[in-house]
Amino acid sequence: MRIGIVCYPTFGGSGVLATELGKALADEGHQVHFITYQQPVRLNVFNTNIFYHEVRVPTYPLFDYPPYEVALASTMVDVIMNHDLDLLHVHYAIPHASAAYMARQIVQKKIGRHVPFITTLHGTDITLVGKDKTYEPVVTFSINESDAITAVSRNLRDETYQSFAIEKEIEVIHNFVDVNRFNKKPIDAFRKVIAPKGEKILMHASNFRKVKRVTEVIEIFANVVKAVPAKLLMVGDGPERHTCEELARELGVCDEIRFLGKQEQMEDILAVSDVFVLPSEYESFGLAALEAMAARSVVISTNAGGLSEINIHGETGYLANVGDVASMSSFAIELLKSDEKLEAMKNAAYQQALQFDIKKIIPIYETLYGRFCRMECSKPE
Ligand code: GMT
Repeated sequence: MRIGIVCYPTFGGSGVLATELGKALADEGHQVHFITYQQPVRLNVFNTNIFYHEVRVPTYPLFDYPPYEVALASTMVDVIMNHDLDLLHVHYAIPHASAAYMARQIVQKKIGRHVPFITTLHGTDITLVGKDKTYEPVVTFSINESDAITAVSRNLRDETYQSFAIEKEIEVIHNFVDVNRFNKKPIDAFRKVIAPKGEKILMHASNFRKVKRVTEVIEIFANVVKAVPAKLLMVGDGPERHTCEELARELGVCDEIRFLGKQEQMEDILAVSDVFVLPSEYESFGLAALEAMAARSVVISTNAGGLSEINIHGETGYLANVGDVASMSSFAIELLKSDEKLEAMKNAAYQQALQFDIKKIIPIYETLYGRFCRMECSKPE
């Protein structure tokens, strides 16, 4: 199949997932065309089946807001026509689904062919941004116009039905992880630099936005370090980073914390971590948590959104209510005090990650694509 993938090319989970999906499909022999405004962060491989098309948004003095969606739809049309795409798969509804709708209409008019588009909902496109009255009518329309709609968790599917007048089935296809890639032996030298006295290592990774409640990671760590020798790695960057650094100084734990900024080799960093802390207000899925589990790190998170669909409380990790810093701290302390318990839970986390292995999920997407290709791609108009 010839598949066009549209996503945000940044470190965010939706872009990561879309890129990993495209890479895996290319490995399966499909021709994959990424259509984005910048090379996706994880698209760091050479594969003869992968093509990259940059969306250029020309500026003009009249435009206070350059019309990205128009440029995107036009690039989609160009790629569909010149590379004879079978379908488009857009990740994150805004503005990718409405741009895909426009591209589909244009191609239909130009050459009389229906090129289906599949929309995968990822989270904030529904729970935060999409609900805003400014966007809602277009989001509802373009989701309903999608040839297929998927959500990355049952929770996100239900949230979408509650917030928008969706007339079609939303299929749940959980996010995935390449377990082979994340199940790495820790690099001893790296672990020694971070934790020279054999301290336990906690970790957090995100875009440091309000929804992640990152200051609570610092609070939890400050509680943990009083009871267990430990270090904290903070990976990523974003608006709340500065507040976190200030809080770490205030709580007297800044010497025990390293802020690593944005990182691409997550598997190497996760491999040295014992516990992954994710106190988010909401996660439609929590791809960062799943990657941590695949690297045998025990996730202590909130029970918000779809997190309970991947992390099983008391078995593969721990869940607490949003804002319950005390419980998340106690779970971490109790776990880190017992090497035996920590080891058992690390293994359980890894076993659970296997349920979401890339090898299980890719065929589900291929079946979904196949359904539309059989019905639509060869359909004469
Ligand atoms: O985590 C973020 O805020 C980024 C956001 C994105 O769209 O890139 O992540 C969302 O999609 C990820 C991949 O499906 C999910 O794992 C995240 O849980 C989800 N984030 C939220 O729902 C806040």
